[in-house]
Amino acid sequence: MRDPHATRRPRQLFYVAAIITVILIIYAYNSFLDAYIPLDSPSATPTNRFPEELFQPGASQTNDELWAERANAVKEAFRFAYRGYEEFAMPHDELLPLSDGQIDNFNGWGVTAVDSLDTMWLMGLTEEFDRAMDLVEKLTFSIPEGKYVPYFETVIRYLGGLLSAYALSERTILLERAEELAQELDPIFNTASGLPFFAVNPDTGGTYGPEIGNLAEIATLQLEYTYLGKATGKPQYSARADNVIKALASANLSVSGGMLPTKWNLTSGSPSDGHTSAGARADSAHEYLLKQYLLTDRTDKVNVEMYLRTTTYIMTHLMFITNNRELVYATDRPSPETIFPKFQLMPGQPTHVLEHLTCFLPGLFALGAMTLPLDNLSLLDIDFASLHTQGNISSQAYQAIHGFSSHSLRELHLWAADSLAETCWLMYADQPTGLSPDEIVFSNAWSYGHGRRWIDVMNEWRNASNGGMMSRHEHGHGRGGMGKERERLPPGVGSKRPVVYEEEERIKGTATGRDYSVKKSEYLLRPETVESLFLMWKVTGESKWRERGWWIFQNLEKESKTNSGFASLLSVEVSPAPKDDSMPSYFLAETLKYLYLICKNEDLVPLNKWVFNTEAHPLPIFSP
Ligand code: DMJ
Repeated sequence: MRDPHATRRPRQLFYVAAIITVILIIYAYNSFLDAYIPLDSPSATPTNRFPEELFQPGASQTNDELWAERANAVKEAFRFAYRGYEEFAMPHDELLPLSDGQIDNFNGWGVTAVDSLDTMWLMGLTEEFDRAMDLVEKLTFSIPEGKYVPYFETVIRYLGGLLSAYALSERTILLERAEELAQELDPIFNTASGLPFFAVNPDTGGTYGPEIGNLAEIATLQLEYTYLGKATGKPQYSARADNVIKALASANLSVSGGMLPTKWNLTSGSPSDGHTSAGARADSAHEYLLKQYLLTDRTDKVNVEMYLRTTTYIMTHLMFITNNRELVYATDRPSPETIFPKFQLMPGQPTHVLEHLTCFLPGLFALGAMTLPLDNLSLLDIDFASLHTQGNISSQAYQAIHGFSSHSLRELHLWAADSLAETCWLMYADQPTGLSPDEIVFSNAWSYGHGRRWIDVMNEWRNASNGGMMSRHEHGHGRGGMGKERERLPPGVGSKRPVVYEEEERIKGTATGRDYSVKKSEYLLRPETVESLFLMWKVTGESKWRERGWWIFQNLEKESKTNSGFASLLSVEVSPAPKDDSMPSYFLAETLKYLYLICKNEDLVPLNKWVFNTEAHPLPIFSP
């Protein structure tokens, strides 16, 4: 007899298989939705720790009273860390915040006290300031035989710290000490080129260091020496700074497209290769090009021309944008002659590494856009085209910029600032700790041809929008979630949502969507991003930059605080973060100062009156 169920069975099996397939599809779709994090969507945030104020550029919802409380909280954090230094480390250089010990890593002269003087003055911490002045009075600038003083660090932390505290407090002992220090350091210039050596022994006058010097270490002296010359009325100090920049600016820069390269021969005074970078070993030398021009009441044309060449090179050769999140970043580029077989890098190809150190750059772009007549350079007697023909800017770079310069060079600089600052902030917001890794590398960076040049993407956008470019300041909000208008903003500009990986996925290596991986996961209490947040807030007036500063401060309190101070972190990828026994003096001099100025309602250091040195020490702009 025929089984009556025989024909139904395959059909039942079919239905069962179909139902299972549908369930699997729904499950897979849900998993896909979980894993896929659409841009500009609040669901990109797996936790609810990102208040909307972080993304809104408009007027702050936070009232002045609350900001005053926040400023006070930053001041208390400073007071707490400095008390730890006084109790366990003074008069040594730095506090070891885990072991309650001390270290002499910058000459043993008490670098934390000297570096902190002006922050204490600005915060009104007069008792702490006076106690630090006792240390200043006893300074002899002597070091043990056989030891050397690192020139760059001594200039930015000690000389800059003394001069800034003098400018604010007008206590003459500070200027006297600053001049003594400059005299002790002076043998550093005993090179054939006049470019400074790496280190000097102030007691013997002996110098130390390789024949090849780094740009940052040989050219970060202009602000300090020029102000010292002005304050003492002795032009020999300003001449030290002038000689260095003139030597650098008159060198043949054709290999590096008109930008100052990273390595210099101290005998010949010429570049020793064409490696270019906005980060380590170069950063503050570029920063001082604009700031020296501002400090000297806009009289130093050599510097401002070099600043325009440098920013043009950075925008055309060192800035890239990712496809997915439109993250804009600035990287470095090895010399055209150098090959790194280990990393399979082609000569001259960018590394696609973004350093935390480079996060000063958005702030610098913003400051330049605020202070320079970028759309009317003839006011400075500068012809942009002649910078190209006479200044080694490559034709490729000039052509790429030219389209924009005819529209608005200032707008281009502001967009560079905005999109770079966004990436630097996301380096914090993407981590479970809310603090940034020291270096990230953009996906597949080691393979040639990965990145898209930012300027190419910008030019495509400009052509596609048919000249209908719109200033973000005309409509007053960013790219994120703004319907039609967002399409008119350039790629990379405007608020983006953080992408925080789940711990399990991160460990398995299955997490995706950020466009980069972490290269160095430590956070060294560095200031560069909060410095840029401060400048972005001051220049654009957009409250999100200010809110982001406060958000970062809260994460510092949560992750870095110890019994005696604040500690660097060994990794920002796990919370609570493992700590390192280190509290660099720049944390007090810069990181907490910029956070305080971000929160403070009063404009304590107006940017039309003061210029910050690279260690955040404000120096007064010369009056005409
Ligand atoms: C600081 O000492 C200065 O900002 C310097 O210019 C770069 N490095 C540190 C902080 O990261």
